Amino acid sequence: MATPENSFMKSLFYGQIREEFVFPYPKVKTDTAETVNMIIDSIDKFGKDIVKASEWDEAAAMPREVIDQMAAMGLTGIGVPEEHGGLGLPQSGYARVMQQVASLDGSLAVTLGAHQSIGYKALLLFGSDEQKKRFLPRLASGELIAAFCLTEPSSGSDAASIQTRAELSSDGKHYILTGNKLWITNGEIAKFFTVFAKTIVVENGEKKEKVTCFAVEGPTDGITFGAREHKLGIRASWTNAVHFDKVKVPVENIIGGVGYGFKVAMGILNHGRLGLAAGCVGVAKNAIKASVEHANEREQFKKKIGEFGMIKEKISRMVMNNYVAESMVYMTTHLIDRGDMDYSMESAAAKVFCSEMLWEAVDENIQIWGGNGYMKEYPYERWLRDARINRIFEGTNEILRAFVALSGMQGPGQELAGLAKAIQHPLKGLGVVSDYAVRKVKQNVFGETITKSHPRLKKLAASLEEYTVELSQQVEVLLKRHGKEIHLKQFAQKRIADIAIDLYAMFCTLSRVTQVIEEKGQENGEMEIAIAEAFFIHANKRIASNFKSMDRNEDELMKLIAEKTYEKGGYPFDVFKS
Ligand code: MYA
Repeated sequence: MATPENSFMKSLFYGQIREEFVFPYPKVKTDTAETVNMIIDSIDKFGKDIVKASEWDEAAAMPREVIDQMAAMGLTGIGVPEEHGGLGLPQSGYARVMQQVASLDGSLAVTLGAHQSIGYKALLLFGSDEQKKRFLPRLASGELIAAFCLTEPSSGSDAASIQTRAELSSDGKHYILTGNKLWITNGEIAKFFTVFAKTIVVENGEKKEKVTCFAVEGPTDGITFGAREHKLGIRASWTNAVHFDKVKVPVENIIGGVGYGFKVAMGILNHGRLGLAAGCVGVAKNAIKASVEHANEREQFKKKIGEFGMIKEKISRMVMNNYVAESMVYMTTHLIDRGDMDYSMESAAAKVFCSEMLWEAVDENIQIWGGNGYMKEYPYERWLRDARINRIFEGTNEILRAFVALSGMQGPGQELAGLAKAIQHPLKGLGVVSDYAVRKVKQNVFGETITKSHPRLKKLAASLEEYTVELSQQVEVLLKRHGKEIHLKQFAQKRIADIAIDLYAMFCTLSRVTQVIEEKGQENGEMEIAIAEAFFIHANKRIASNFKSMDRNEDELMKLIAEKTYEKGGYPFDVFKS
């Protein structure tokens, strides 16, 4: 059964709709909105006066003082509590600020995001009072710039496989840290490193290697940096390898406890992924504005190109998907702000949806601008290059899809395994069997109902009710068919993840548009209602197709093609060679 601790998305995998989790759509507190709007105004002014995105991109560098200027505006301590010298904004306010910074420049957003979305987030989430007092004021003021050191040459998606090691010194006062971290944003400018390393822990008398998180203050003996990396996009941000060679780290600098580093890393990334998702919304808004400007100005065949259906279709799709993306971001940040314990799937879903939404938006913007869009004279090709990384960093969209599917199926999988055992021991298992059977029958006959959406959106709610039940049924089929092997079935994982991400996106949109109708009335919410209806049509088609392809698909053929291609070392055909 979905337990009270289960998150909204986890419950969907049981066929349960916990509508109290996502209704009503969160409202920003007036005082937070006022503060955030003031900050946004100052960011826009900073953008006009200081930011030279195209120049920085060309030079693959921004002046170091830009960070000091952002620090002077308080932007290096957005989420740090006021008592430690920060602005003390909640996660939703933080996301809105990151959205605005990203709209100025990708490199700037990544520099600031790496500093606080992930760089010193471990302190905020898991740091002791002493650690917070020692580091946060200097991090919030920008005196210390932070970097997040997880990735290594042989450890990217498989975060648990890191090779960096930390050994306790003989006097028990320090750890000696050695290892190489790769592609570290802010590397060479950072003075505070959140470093993940393997340490020995003893569990039940047995020695094991487990990940531990360390706060490392630099500069200090043993820390060196690789040359600055040249990149496709976000070129003005600092990216370096960071090498740790027998660096002495006091035991007081362990964050979250010895052996708990993996949980710390994941907890940080659950926040970081939302900062990234919010940034995507900010850039997509720019792309929409630029596209609209061109659609209204450019004439071809004696008409503004915006009058043509194919341009309208592009612009409406960009607006629709950005609205949905924004709805997901601010729903999920609200889950954090109200103190939910688990939002890992929701955050991963928002990261995947928003980064793909942005990629499509910057690509379509170039298409609308035609030849001009491709020219360096305009910022649009840079937006495209800058946007590309979002589908890769903070967890590739592939690994996050696998995470969404497997995390969602974990609970039902355990329940089914328990049920199978109970059936083998019928006397012990009677209660379990009947509970399970009753729930299934109820679910199949009655489904789950949504009571909190606006009656005008009844049809939309009905499709969600239907697909939620179907998701849980499909999950059960897959688990019975594959058991633990489901971990290896990535074609199926992708379909399940895409369905779950679409469902979450739809719930967030349904909730937001319900609120719009309740507050503004149907006439004034005409555009939002159209967005919701259009998005549901798009998403329903995708979901239906994903369900259908679960059993009838070309997976075996695709595997064969891939395997043959590996064998041949690439594309093996040439019409001019027999
Ligand atoms: S930083 C580098 C980013 N790297 C990654 O994101 C690594 C991706 N890999 C993973 O996330 C993990 O290794 C995976 C786990 C998921 C693959 N929350 O057996 P497991 C629990 C809570 O599945 P593995 C960068 O790019 C799980 O339930 N818990 O583990 C920065 C289980 O718990 P239990 C989680 O198979 C760039 C346990 O962990 C989570 O090894 C700079 C083990 O799980 C989770 N999420 O693989 C960015 N995941 O044992 C700056 C797992 O209790 C950006 N668990 O069952 C700034 C923004 C700029 C905006 C710009 C806009 C234009």
